[in-house]
Amino acid sequence: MFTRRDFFKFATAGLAIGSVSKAAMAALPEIVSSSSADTQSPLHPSTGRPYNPVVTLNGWTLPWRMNKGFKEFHLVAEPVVREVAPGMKAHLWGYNGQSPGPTIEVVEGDLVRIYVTNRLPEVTSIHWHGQRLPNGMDGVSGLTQPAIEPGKTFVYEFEAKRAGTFMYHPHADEMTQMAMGMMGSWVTHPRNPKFMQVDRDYIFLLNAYDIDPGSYRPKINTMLDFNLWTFNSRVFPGIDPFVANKNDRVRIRVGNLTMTNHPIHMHGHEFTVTGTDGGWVPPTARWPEVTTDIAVGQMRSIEFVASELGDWAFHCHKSHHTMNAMGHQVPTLLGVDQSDLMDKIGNLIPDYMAMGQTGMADMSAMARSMEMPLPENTLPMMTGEGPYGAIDMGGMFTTVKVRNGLAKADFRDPGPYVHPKGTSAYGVENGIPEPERKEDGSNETGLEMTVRKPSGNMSH
Ligand SMILES: [Cu+2]
Repeated sequence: MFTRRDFFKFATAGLAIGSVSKAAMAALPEIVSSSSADTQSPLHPSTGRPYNPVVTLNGWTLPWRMNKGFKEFHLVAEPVVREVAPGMKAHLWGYNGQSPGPTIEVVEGDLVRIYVTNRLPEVTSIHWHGQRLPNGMDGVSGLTQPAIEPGKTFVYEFEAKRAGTFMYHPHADEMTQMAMGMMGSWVTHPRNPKFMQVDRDYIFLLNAYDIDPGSYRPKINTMLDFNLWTFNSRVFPGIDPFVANKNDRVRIRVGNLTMTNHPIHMHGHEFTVTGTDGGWVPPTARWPEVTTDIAVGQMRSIEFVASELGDWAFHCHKSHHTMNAMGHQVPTLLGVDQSDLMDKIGNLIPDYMAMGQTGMADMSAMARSMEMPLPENTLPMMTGEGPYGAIDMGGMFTTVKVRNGLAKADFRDPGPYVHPKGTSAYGVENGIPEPERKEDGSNETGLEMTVRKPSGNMSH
């Protein structure tokens, strides 16, 4: 067994060694990489203490090895290609083949050793956001350690002191490296696996990119006007659903590494925030909500009982964040008759297309019918096909799918929900019963009101 003193001896040695030679690399934990943007099955612990693993949305958990009491991981900072959604690939920087990097899962009290190899063209470091650790392990280049030069490997060692939801990201040329997708999730599970146990435990990061239509690489100097608002570097319809069996207790952990806040809204259920940056929220301090705002740099865990069957929207409530590749310098053309304009501009620019006359939904229809050609590697602004037609959403949007009879380990998309007869909204046709009205047109409430006779086709 390692004593606390041994641990700090090792910690100091680790930092002193700093970089690792090629020969020493051979002794490092093998580099595990992923080329998939699919949600991977949870990684059940085969060594170390037991815990209930999380499921990373469109991501995976990094395997480890046990080495004389330390749980050892190996992260590699490197250029990656991330499929943002089918039809678009982004050239990002990430870890172990993906952006975000793999989730790291440990148990409260674990001694953790993380090797970080830099395969980027510039220096980097990793900050373990939210953790209690020795100052020299905090990963702030220049302040607590020298930056990790390209080709070098650094070692971080600390005890995972507090259970909760954390993130990791570089603290060297941060603006560039985070705009390029360098980040990952970290969960420290409670020592007692029964503590706050849930049936399904999901995790993802809020992130954002600015990738011009027709290009592959993010613009790194963008401050606010990002055009791809992502959950774990994916946009709708590329984001997998959160799947739950009816009456499962579900936890969703979210961290925000964008440059703005995101009011995350869930349909059909109330949830409570059970965890924040600093740990678990005492039960007496929780309140029910349907939207919770997640500020920049914050982590939140929400929990709910998935009691209502269906496909429930789960999204950021800033409507510009549920759009893809959106330009914001477009005038509002609602109600503007553009037919005359079309003829005039058509003489000058044959391919000109008027848009926005009745709203923006026609954009998604055009994109789907391929009437509007898109540049290569560019997603439609609003997309996604549901059982009833266009969903007109992109960006930070997915669904919570609640079903009966799902196996505990079944996280697959169960397909669209089939509404029981008589439980969905419907168009008005003939045969609507006339309401009773008095001679003067008022109803039983006695309130004065203007009564308009229905005219035209009310089902439109
Ligand atoms: Cu948002």
